[in-house]
This record gives sequence, structure tokens and C-alpha cells, in this order.
Amino acid sequence: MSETNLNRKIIHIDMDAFFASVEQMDHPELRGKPIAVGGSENRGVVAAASYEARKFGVRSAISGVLAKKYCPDLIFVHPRFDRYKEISSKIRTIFNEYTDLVEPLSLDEAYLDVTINKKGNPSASLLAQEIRLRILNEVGLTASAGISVNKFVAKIASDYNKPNGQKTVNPDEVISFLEVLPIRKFYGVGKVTTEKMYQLGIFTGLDLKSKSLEFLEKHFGKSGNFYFNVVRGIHNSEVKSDRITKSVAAEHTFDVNLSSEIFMMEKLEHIANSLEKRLRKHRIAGKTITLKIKYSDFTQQTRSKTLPYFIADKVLIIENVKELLFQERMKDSVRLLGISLSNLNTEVKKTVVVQLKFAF
Ligand code: DCP
Ligand code: CA
Ligand code: CA
Repeated sequence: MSETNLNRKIIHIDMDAFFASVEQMDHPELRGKPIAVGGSENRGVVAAASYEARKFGVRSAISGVLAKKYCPDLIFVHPRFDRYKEISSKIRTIFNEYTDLVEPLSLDEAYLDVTINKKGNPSASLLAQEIRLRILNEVGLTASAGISVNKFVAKIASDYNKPNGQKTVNPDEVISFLEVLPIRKFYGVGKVTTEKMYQLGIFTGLDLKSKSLEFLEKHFGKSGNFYFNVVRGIHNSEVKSDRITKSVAAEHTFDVNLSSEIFMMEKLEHIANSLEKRLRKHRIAGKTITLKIKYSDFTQQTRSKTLPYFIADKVLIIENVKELLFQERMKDSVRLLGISLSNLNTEVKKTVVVQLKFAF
């Protein structure tokens, strides 16, 4: 069984009425008015509704015809996806000033792991406040945030004080927060599953918790295990940054935590071995080598160095990893070590080389 990890600090940020707010910002005459982005009064579906329109029951995914019926004064606006993408990349640039561990879920939301962050600020709640303020000042839009020990709870919490608000679920509040939560608010429980849960007598987190793992697996298959764990505050899924997909990595979680660098070096040789195999298989080499260290308290650290040339060879990997390992003392015993290579030659290949013809 998985264990509870209460040492991580995860922020989930989600923009308020995203497409609609962008349109109201760019077109002042739409501010304070009920608007729908997408669809029309005759056809199509609504993508986003301004908060003014929501009072009338206008929501994402309802038909334009129905929306107009709910709210006769509704103004329909054409979506401008390039503009939403532009704003999305602006908010991501702000996120990256706080941490590289940013996992975008869609254009308007992302998870940030700020357990260790670039500002050295231990308060995730204050960081969330600062990030939201910066989005408001630099982009001109409001966002909401959820702050907790894992992605699952952070995601649910960001909806709690929406719009323009935030909610922190502290480690000691996670269990009670989930116990009183209506089952339909559990992230990953859609309409169909909600119905099924109701039929099984499950209406709240507490009801869910009273069911055995066998029971949940019998009724929900693989997801049963997920439900069993999350309601107990167990959700160890890491924040997977899209930057990491530009790298090749190998890592290992140990059965027993390691406290001696000698043992760590031995393990790192094995990890370098499998990394080399992977690099060979895909014919990849990289310039930046990163050593990932996860301590027994689940906090994580990365140390990297960038070389002036590409490497893929085990001997060179080991040589550089050794340097990174001994660069600084370990702050605790270690449960996971990983090596990754980024700044890959595959990215370079994408650069188009233009052959010039010289006239002699
Ligand atoms: N979107 C869409 N179609 C949907 C749902 C959403 O095109 N069925 C688009 C429009 C939204 C954006 O994605 O503005 C973000 O979706 P959200 O679910 O986060 O909703 P909003 O940001 O609009 O509102 P909220 O303030 O509730 O987050
Ligand atoms: Ca949103
Ligand atoms: Ca969203």
C-alpha cells in the first residue's frame, strides 16, 4: 500500500472564466455584461460564460440556443484561440519564476510543486497569493488557487473560493476536508461515476472511506484503488513538468533509505547503466546532466551542470554525476536517486539549416 506524504507543497492555479475574462479585458464594452464565448443564439455550444451570465444558468458546454433562452440579453463572442494561448504562455512564464516543476493541465491551469522553490519561501499560501497578484498586475486577469499536500486536494481546493480567491488545506486538515466533501466534487469522479456512487450509498468522502478496497475494486475496477487512496489523503503523483519531457531519465526508489555516499555511488552506476541503454536505443545525447535526489521526508532536490559538448557514454555520465553528488552534503537520508540528460541533440536537429548558394 502507498504511504501518506504530507511534506509536499502543491499549488493548483486556475484562471477565472478564462476565455470570457480575456474578452472582457480586451473589449471594455463587454465588462460587467453577460457574455458567452463560442456558440451563437442559433447554434453551437458555449465554451465559456462570464460570471454575469452564470447567474442566469449559462455554463460551458450548453447549447447557444438554450443559453439565449436562459439569458435573453446574452452577448455571444467569437473565440480567439491565439490570444488565449498568448496569455497562457505569459502565466506559465510567471509560474517558472517560482519553480521548474510546473505541470499545465490546460491553457488556463497548472500544478506547481513549490516544496523547494526559487524564492526560498516556505509558505505555499503566500506564494500563491503573490503569483495571483502578479497575474493580475502583469496580465490583467484574476485567478484562483488551491494549496495542499498533493495535486488531488490542491485541484479541488482551487474551486473552493472561486473566483479570485484561494484555499489552503493544511496537512492536518486534509482528512477532514475530504470526509465532508460531496462525492461529486472529487476530481476524477464524473457524472456517470457520481450516479454509480450514489447507488452504492456513497454521497460524501466519509461514505467512500467506509468502503473496503475489495468493494471499491469490485465496483470500479482499477479506479477503486485510486478512490481508496485519495480519500485517505494518499496521492503521490508527481508534478510532471513539460520541460522534463525534453529529457531522458532513469531513476530508482530504494527499499531502504541510503545515508552513505559510497552506497549512493554504487546505485548511481546502475542507474547510469540503464540511462545509457535508453540513450543508445533512441540515439540521443545531451549536454545538461541532472542528479535528482529525493530525501526520506519526500522533499526533492536537483543538481545540474551543463557541458560544452553532448554526452551519452556511461563513463562520462558517471564522472559528472559523481561531481554533482559530492558537491554538497546530503541533508537527510535518501529514498530515490535519478539521473537525467537534457539539452538534447534531438532539439538541435529541429533547427533548419539553410544552405546558401554563393555566387562566384
Ligand atoms: N472550455 C471550453 N469548453 C468546455 C469547457 C471549457 O472551450 N466545455 C474553455 C473555455 C474556458 C476555459 O476552457 O474559459 C477554461 O475552462 P474552465 O473549466 O477552467 O472554466 P472557466 O475558466 O471558464 O471558468 P472557472 O472560473 O469556473 O474556472
Ligand atoms: Ca478556469
Ligand atoms: Ca480550467
